[in-house]
Amino acid sequence: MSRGAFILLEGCDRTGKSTQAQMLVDRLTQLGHRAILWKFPDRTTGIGHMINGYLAKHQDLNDQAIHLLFSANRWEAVEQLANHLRSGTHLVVDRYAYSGVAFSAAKGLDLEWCKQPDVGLLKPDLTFFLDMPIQASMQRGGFGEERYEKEELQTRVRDLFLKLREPDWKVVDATETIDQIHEKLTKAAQETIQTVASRELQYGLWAS
Ligand code: Z5A
Ligand code: MG
Repeated sequence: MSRGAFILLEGCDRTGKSTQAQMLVDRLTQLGHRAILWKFPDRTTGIGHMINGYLAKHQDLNDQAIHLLFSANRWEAVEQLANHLRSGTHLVVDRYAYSGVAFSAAKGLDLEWCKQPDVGLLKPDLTFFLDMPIQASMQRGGFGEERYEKEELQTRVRDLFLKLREPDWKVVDATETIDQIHEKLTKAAQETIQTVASRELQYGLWAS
C-alpha cells in the first residue's frame, strides 16, 4: 500500500498558513485522496491547554519551559502522525519544529539548544515556507492579539526561519492571491505524493 505524504506549511504570522492548509486538505480530498489537517500547537491536549494559556497571556512560563512544552506537544502526536502516514493518509501540517526553534531563538535562547528536544521527530516530505515582508503581514486581520505578535520579534523570527531553511524547502511568495498560492501548493503536493508513495517513513529530524 502507498504511504501518505507529510506536507508542512511554515512561516511567520499571518502569512496564510492556516488558510492554505485547509484549502489543500479540501482539494486533495476532492481529488480522491485521504488527507487531514494537523495544527501545531495542538491546543486540544493537556499540554496544548498549557500552551494555549501561555499564548493567550493567562499564564506565564519561562522561555525554556514553554519551549519544551511545544516540543512535547509534537512528540505526543508522533505515533498518531506515523499511523496516518502508514495507512496512506496525507498529512497537511500547519507549523512544526521550525516554528518551535524560530520563536524560542528569537526570544534569545541558543539555537542549537532549541533544536535538541525535536531531534529525531518525523521529517516532512515537503515543506512550504510562506514568506512576505513583516510590515505587509501586519496589515492582515487579527495581528496583535497574542503574545508573539510584535513587529520586532516577528522580524527576528523570519531571519531565523531563513537560517533554518533546508535546501529542499519551497519558498512561496505569500503576497500573491490566495488562489495563486493554492494552485502552486496543490501542484507541488501532488508531485510529492507520487514520489514518496513507496518510500519508508522518514524519522530523524535534525539528527546527524
Ligand atoms: N509557536 C511557538 O512558539 N512554538 C512552536 O513550536 C509552535 C508555535 C508550533 C500560535 O501559532 C503561536 O505559537 C505562533 C507561533 C508559536 N506565534 N505567534 N504569533 P498559531 O499557528 O496558532 O497562530 P495563528 O493564530 O494560526 O496565526 P498565524 O499562523 O500566524 O496565521 P496564518 O495561519 O499564517 O494565517 P491565516 O490565518 O491563514 O491568515 C491570516 C489572515 O490573512 C486572514 O484574515 C486571511 O484571510 C488573510 N490571508 C491569508 N492569505 C492571504 C493572501 N494570500 N492574501 C491576502 N490575505 C490573506
Ligand atoms: Mg495559522
